[in-house]
Parts: sequence; C-alpha cells; structure tokens
Amino acid sequence: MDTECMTVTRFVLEEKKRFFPGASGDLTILLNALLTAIKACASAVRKAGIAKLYGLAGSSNTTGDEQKKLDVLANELFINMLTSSYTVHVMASEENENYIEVETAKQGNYVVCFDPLDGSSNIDCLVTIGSIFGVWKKPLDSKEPISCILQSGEKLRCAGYAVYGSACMLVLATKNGVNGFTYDPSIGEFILTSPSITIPRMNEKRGQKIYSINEGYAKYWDKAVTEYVRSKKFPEGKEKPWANRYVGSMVADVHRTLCYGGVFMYPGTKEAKNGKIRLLYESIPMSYIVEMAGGQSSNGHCSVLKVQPKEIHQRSPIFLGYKEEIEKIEKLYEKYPPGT
Ligand code: P6P
Repeated sequence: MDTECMTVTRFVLEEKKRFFPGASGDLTILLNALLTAIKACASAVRKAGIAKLYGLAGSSNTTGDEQKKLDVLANELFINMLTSSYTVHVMASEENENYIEVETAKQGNYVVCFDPLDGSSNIDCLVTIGSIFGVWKKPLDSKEPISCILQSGEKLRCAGYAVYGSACMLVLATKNGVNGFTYDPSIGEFILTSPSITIPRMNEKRGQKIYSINEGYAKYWDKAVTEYVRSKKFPEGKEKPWANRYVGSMVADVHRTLCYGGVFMYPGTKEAKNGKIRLLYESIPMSYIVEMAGGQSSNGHCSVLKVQPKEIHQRSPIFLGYKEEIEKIEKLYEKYPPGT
C-alpha cells in the first residue's frame, strides 16, 4: 500500500495552492462531486450485465436515441452529485433537452456541460465507453442561464473524461497540463498514474501513425477528407500506409490518440454537414484536453476552442491529434471547401 499515493483530491488541492492560491476551493469540491458520479458510473458499468441494467429504459433522450438504463442512471448521478455540491449554477447534459438550473439555495459559481455516458450504443457488447465533461466559471456579467452555458472552449477552467475500459481512468486537463488517474477500487480513489500526459510527436518512437475515422461513410465525405484519408492509405514514395483504428466510442478513440498519437476524425459529410459529435459537451472538452497535451483540434477551419456555441446540442465536425496532420486537413479544406 502506497501511503503517499497522489489522489485526485490531493493533486487538485496542491494545484490550487500553487496556481490559484486565493481560490475558494469550490473547484476542488466540484471535482470531488464529479468523481463520486464517475465512481458510481464505473461500478454500474462493471455490473450492468449482472444487475440486468442492459436493455431499454423505455424513454428516449434529446436526440431520439433509445435510452438504456445506464444512460438514465449516469445522467441522474451527474446531476444529483453536482447539484448537492453547492458549486454549480447551471448544467447542460446530452440527455436533457434544456439546461438544468440549480435551485437558488444550492447555486454556486460554476457551469458544467457533460455527456454522462458517451458511446452508450456500445454498452451491450462490452465495448469501452466513457463520461465527458467541461467546467466553466459563471460569467460575472451574465444574467441568463443560457448565456452561462454557451461559452467557448477558450473560457474552460478544466475538462476531462472517464474511460470505462479494462481499467477506469480519469483524464483531467487544466491550463497547467493533463494528468491521468487510475481508479483503485481497493481504496475507492483515483490515483495519479500518468502525470503530465503529452500526445506523442509523430517522429517520436512512441508516436504511432494511426488514422481513426468511420470509413463506412466514405461515400459521403467531402473531397478534403477523401484526399486526406487516401494520402494515409496510399502514401507517396517509400512511406508506409497508416494503420486504421476505429472503436466507434469517442472516449476510447480519443484516449488511444492521446496515448499513441495519430488523428481522430468525425467530419461533416454531404448527408450531415456538421457531422455527429456534439460541440459543447463532446468536441470542446476533448479538444481542450488534446490541445493542453500538445496536440491540435479543428472543425476543418480553426481550433474547436475558438468556436462560439449557439445551441446546447449543436453538432460540429471534429479533427483531433498531431498538430502537423490537423494543419494538413485545414489546408485541404482551404483547397476544397465543405460540400465539394
Ligand atoms: P458512428 C457514440 O455513439 C458516439 O456518439 C461517439 O462516442 C462516437 O465517436 C460516435 O458516436 C460513433 O459514431 O457514426 O461512427 O457510429
């Protein structure tokens, strides 16, 4: 037993002392509330089969997807734990049509947008799924809850995801860096196991050449995406083709990209010009994490963090990973604008 183990709480408190000495400590309390929800989700995901949590809950979420019991459970856990932390003013969830305003008596100064259980269509076949969140400060000058919710990624205070895979890991990003904490069920704590995560450089030994996209939609891709993917599959000269890896669960695909390098893509298509991934609670937090780890994000034209959200559930094309590869994609979009 490591009696000096670095838990998330210790880590965040030390970061507060070093970087935000005058801070109230509310962000630490908020993160602990998130951790409780994540631990409970991890437990529910692990025992879903035994607890017969599979199957439909009979209701559907804002996007009309059939909601599974784990979706409902995860959403309630996030909302209840955040509400009872007295640190949140208003929230937005993938599972709720409208924002969730915390009752006045329990309101705090933070805004949280989250996808409580992303990739849930993979639950029944035991593929890795995850939770994604972004945390903003409530703007001092904002009166309307919706203006608190619709903030760009440049205003994020922190963002993270929990990956429910062969182990449960929390990846937490602040402007001071990205750190990975693995859940140790024997003590019920997330322990710092991957300090200062950086996305590998392409020329580093650990930097793998992986492109991650659902090739099933190739018929509908823009010319820019078609040309980019072709250059990975049929590179010029002596360069070897890139490997294709695609789980179809964003947390799994982005976590692999963070660990091994490469490029994750969910582009807009002729059928769906903004793609499928939600801007506010999927693209923005994941882009923040990848950029804080030294990678790059884009919607095909600029960093996702620069995009001003206009609606809670709006979708956005997303490209994440190696800086030089994202630059190539943006150049291709300059040459072949969307829809060509
Ligand atoms: P497709 C899961 O349903 C999800 O929202 C993301 O986690 C994932 O990246 C994407 O959809 C997969 O979508 O169209 O490739 O099945």
